[in-house]
Amino acid sequence: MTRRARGWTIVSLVAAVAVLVASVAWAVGGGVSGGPANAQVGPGWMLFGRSGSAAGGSGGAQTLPGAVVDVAALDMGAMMGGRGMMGGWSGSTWTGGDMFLRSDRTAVPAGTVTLRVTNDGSVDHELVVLPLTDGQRIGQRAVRADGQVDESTSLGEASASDAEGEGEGVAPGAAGWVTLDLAPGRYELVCNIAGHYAAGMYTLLVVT
Ligand SMILES: [Cu+2]
Repeated sequence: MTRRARGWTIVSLVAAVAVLVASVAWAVGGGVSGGPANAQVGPGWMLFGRSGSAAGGSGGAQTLPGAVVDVAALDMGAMMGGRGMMGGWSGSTWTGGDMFLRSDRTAVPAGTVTLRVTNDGSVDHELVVLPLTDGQRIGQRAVRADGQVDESTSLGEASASDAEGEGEGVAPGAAGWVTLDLAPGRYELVCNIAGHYAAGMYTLLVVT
C-alpha cells in the first residue's frame, strides 16, 4: 500500500508540475482567450491533495447506527510524508516511530455504539474493543513474543477496508467500522497488528 501511495504522490507531483509549467507558459505567452491562468492550476492541486482526502473514504458518507466514535489511526510514516525517517520494519515488527489511535470522543452513552477507524497512516491498522478490568489502565497489557496482546476478551473489531467488521486489516486511506451494544464500563480500543500496541496504538473509551 505504501508503494502505491508513493506512486500516487509521484504521479500527482508530476501532474501538478506539468500543469504549473503549462499555465506559466500560457501566461508568458500572453494568454489567448482572456481566461484566468490560475484556473488551470486548480485540478493539479486537487489531484496533489488526493492522498490527504482519501481518509474520508466510503466510511465517511454513510449513516452508521448508534453513537459514532471516530478513531483515526496514525503512524509516523504518514506524518513524515511517506515512508518516514523515524519508522521502519524489521521482519514483521515496527521498529521505530510512534503510532496512535486518536479518538474524537472518550465517552459515549451505553447502548448501540459504532466505532469507526479511519486509517490516516501508511500501513494497515485495525481497531479491537477490549474491556478494561477494575483499576486496569490503557497501555498496560502484556505484549507477547508475537508482538500482539491477548484479545480473547474482544467484543468486536473493525479490521476490514471500507467495510464492517473483521477483515485483513484497514488499508491506508480506508475506513472500517463495527457496531456493538456496549454496557457501561471502561474499554480500551487497540490496534493489535504485531508491534502496534507496543508502539502506542491504544486509547480509552468510557461507556456511561
Ligand atoms: Cu496499527
